[in-house]
Amino acid sequence: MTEHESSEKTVELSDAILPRMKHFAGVMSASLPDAVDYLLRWALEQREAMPAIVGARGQREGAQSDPRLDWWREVKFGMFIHWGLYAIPAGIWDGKEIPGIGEWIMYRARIPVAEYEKLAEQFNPVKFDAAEWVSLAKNAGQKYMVITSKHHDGFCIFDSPCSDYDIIDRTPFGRDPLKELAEECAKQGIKLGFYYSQTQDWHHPDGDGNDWDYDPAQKDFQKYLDELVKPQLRELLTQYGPVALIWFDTPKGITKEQSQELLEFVKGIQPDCLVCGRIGNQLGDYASAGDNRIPGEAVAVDWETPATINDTWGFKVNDHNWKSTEDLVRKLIDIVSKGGNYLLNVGPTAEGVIPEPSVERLLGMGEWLKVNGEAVYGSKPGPFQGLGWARSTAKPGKVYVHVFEWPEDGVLRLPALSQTVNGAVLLQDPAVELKVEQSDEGLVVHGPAAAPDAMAAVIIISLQD
Ligand code: FHN
Repeated sequence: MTEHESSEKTVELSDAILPRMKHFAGVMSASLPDAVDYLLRWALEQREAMPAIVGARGQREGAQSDPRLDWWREVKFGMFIHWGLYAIPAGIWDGKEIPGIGEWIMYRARIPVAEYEKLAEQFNPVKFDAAEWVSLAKNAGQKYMVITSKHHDGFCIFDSPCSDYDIIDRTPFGRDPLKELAEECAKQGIKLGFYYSQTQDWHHPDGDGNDWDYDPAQKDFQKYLDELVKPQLRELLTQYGPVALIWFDTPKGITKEQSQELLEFVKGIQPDCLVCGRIGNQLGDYASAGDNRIPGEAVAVDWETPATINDTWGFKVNDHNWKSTEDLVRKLIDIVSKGGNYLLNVGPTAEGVIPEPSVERLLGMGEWLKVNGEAVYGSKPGPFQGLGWARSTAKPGKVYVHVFEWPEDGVLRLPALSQTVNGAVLLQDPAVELKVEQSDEGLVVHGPAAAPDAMAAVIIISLQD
């Protein structure tokens, strides 16, 4: 590894990339740091220029009117959990910090299967407590939970009879966390879904991605689908009661026929189980936005943004780049105001503990939702779109204005509404009527001079039938 200072951050170049970067810098007649800087900026621009929801991860035709999604349309906010062997190295391999997201350590450090597998012998999350995790989701106001049953590293944190690369056969822990979570979710009224990496599997000789142990030219992807993916999906869909959804990921080169096969396979076992847009080939029950991506405007399909609280998904001991609670609350509102769901991730440690900064922020969000949840759950995008200082959601007869920047005079100047307004109140203090002036020019609501909630104060505008 070699380190190069780009103008904003230190970038580590792996031995595999360094010669290519040097060549690129030569072609550009630039210094190596300048070339790295240029490429980083270019990559960021490309990402921003890409739509937040790409077609292949979009919603299947007909799913928009499917009542099986009704619960999902109501819930708005879920907990994502990335948990696996990668929590043990937690971003560090052979004493070196491995750049990138924690669950990719096997790939980024090109760790041979034989070596990575040994981590299982150390996986003993004695502090794992399903009741605690589910209660945290509940107190955060999250209504569904999605946990990695098998991530790209191929290791299953559930009892998989068709493979011995799982938590029961390989670890001293010997318990099935998915079983415990399924029981606890049923008890506490949280929907449970399973993440399953259907394309990438760096452990299986025929799975996608591992070109350091296996020759890509020799791989038989269909064999991997038939001999591992489908049997494991059957296990997930028969061992844990009703499964709310299967969260497929990184479809990459999966063909339309193969995505369709997986879709039918899932529905054939549990017809009500949803599949996310990352099944690929626009076959999802709902669309999946890019990681941490929020569309610029309301989107007229069912969609979800998966997102991190810091930068990594799987636990990384040195990732301290935590978003603030205010930022997270506003992201939730922004997403809901555009018709989406927010699936917010936690990466528990190898001991089974959800990092404290995540807990704090989730509980903070829960506090906000306890007061303002009415404006979020079951709502639709509101009529005021594109305002920088506020967002809006709506329910029959009501518009909710979520104010991010409270005006200094406490007077909220909104665009005109076509329906007659009956009145306005603050959601946190509904007994106090606010003065409203409605005209063709706009709607003016006189609120208190000071922001009632610095994160987001919600005004309810009641409309005449
Ligand atoms: O490669 C994965 C990544 O590890 C993580 O699971 C995220 C979550 O949305 N999905 C993929 C990248 O988009």
